[in-house]
Amino acid sequence: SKKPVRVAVTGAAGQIGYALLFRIASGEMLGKDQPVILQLLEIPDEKAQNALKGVIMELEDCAFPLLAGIEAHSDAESAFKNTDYAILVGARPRGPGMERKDLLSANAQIFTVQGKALNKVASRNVKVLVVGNPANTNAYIAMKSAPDLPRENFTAMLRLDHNRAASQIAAKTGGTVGGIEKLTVWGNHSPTMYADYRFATIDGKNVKEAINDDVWNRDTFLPTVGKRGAAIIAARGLSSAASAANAAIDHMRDWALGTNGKWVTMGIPSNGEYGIPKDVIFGFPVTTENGKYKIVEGLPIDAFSQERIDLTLKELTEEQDGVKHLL
Ligand code: NAX
Repeated sequence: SKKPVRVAVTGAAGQIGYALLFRIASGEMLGKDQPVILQLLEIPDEKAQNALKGVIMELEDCAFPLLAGIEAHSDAESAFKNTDYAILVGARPRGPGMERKDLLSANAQIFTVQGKALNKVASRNVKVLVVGNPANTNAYIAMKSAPDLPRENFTAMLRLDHNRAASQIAAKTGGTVGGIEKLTVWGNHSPTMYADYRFATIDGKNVKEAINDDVWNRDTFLPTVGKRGAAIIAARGLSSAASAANAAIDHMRDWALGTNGKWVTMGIPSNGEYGIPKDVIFGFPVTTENGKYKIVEGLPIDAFSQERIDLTLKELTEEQDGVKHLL
């Protein structure tokens, strides 16, 4: 049998954590033959640590055969020790009266500390996924704070946007969501993201031709995908949690186990592809193999797409400029 791998999860007692940990422990992320050790991080606050204890009791009570160990931590350096995977979910939510720059700097602090801790103690091959918002910029901060780790180990979650787009396309065309290929989402995990179905097929048919409605694309599809998070808050009174956890599972599983040539979307540091400046953490179409992702290159970018890509890049550049002095 395989040797256990270490999976660190931050914000482990939060809502996404509650929807995520049980699936990791049951083998849905890394495979039904891969034992895992969970290294869970929460803030030192007594309430959070107690909540984490409760989650751990429930994990124990599932008696998952693949769960080879569970650790509770209140400090990043102990939580990330030798970890092979790190899912950074915990972040500072925007409080009442908090300005965007306050939010950025509160998170910059968290992700500087966590990036440094990863740099110091994590496996040199650690795969990092940032879920906590602003996810792309938080991933950028963690990457910049971990100069001894390969840059490509730092990624941000665009997969929820990707999955949301897939579901809208399946509903519109009457096709099956599992039959969608070559869909991607460019840019920031924010309402400026650009979900692009120009290359996509559904059940073998070309999606753009099947829909054949650029007004629907611009005025219905893109706003629906972009504002889906807000729609869920309005309906549920709480932000997306199960679908976010599911996207995190999808992202890590595909990165670790490969996509067999299928495209998926990951937020990854640019090397200048498609004119995106180096190091910007941007949603790109990728394929994965042997634990590595590769950008799908050479796609034609038409005027509408360029405009959308420029817009989401501008937002990301402004976020980065807002935290540069803190790095
Ligand atoms: P919750 O508030 O339920 O849970 C967050 C948990 O993180 C809390 O238990 C908190 O104590 C903990 N935490 C805060 N700072 C921490 C730190 N420095 N170290 C360790 N733990 C820390 O939020 P939840 O609904 O789980 O959402 C978590 C994050 O995901 C938020 O930032 C949210 O905006 C973001 N999301 C990102 C998505 C994406 O697609 N990238 C979609 C879903 C979600 O909105």
